[in-house]
Amino acid sequence: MRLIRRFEETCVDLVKDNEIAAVVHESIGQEAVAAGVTAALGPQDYLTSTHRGHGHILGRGADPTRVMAELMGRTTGTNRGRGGSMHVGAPDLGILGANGIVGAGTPIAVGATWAARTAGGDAVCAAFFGDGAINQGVVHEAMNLAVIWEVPVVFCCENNLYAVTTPLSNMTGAPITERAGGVGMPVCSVDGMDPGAVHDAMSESIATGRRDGTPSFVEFRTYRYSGHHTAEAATGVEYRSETEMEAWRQRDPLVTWPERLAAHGILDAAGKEAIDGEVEALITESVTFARNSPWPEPTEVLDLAYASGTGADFPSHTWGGS
Ligand SMILES: Cc1ncc(C[n+]2csc(CCOP(=O)(O)OP(=O)(O)O)c2C)c(N)n1
Repeated sequence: MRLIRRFEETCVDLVKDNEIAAVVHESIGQEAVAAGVTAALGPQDYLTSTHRGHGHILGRGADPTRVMAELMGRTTGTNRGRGGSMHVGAPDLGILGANGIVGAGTPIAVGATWAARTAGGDAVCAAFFGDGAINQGVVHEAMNLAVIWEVPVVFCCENNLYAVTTPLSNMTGAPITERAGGVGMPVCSVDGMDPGAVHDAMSESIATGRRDGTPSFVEFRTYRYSGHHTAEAATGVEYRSETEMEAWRQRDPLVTWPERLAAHGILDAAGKEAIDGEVEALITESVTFARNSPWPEPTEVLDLAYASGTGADFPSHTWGGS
């Protein structure tokens, strides 16, 4: 959680200084979901992410130096600087891509997990999306197919109460879990500010999915302290009250979780300081690595845009006759 928080705070500074040449969608406040979910996944499992995905990707174990280089557009980035903040992918880690299209990770999750299971594996996939995405048809199609094809995707809905500036209550008539339950899968709703609760719910969903092929839906009740993205303040739009924001800040997992660990004798002040120090060093290393990495050459702009079809493991195109 500490790494995700500091990574994103650093991104915000880099956007201000124009070293990241785009807006980024921070997940500051939502770290407990990313940490709890990804800690429950096994090495064989997959993950699909969203436009607010740095936490998911870092939690899954992507190298922060390479993710930072990606956000800064360098060739050493996870996607050689072509993807940026919203399109980080790392198939070797089971990360099937962050995605700028709301809800679009869910059919990818179903297809990839179906393929892996058909090939005899026992992979499960965590498919992240926000509360706004529950109104995307493709999410419901993906959930329905997962049920009837017995594909164990855990549909991970990060309910942070807003889609850009629209409150959930203005766009969704029934509780999110009821809508998901309508397709016939187990649903639950957990406190997304509590990494322990997130991890427990996720572990149970994963275990059931791995064993029985059952998909499930978990709503994580959470909050973003930041705006929708780094340019929100410039719009001057206000849609959340100070009282509401302050109430959620009081539940900051970066404060409450270390306190809880301390109360249980698991983490003392020195231990916390050591973790914070390690994170700071890693962040500094990441920014230095990215700054010192080369930019892609303009002549390479179309490289990687199309599959060549010449790889030994690439099936030949026999359909269509040529
Ligand atoms: C298909 C599609 N429609 C609209 C958008 C524009 N858009 C980007 S983020 C967003 C809100 C998403 O809200 P939610 O799913 O709750 O995720 P959150 O931003 O809260 O994490 C919208 C409407 C988009 N990227 N893709």
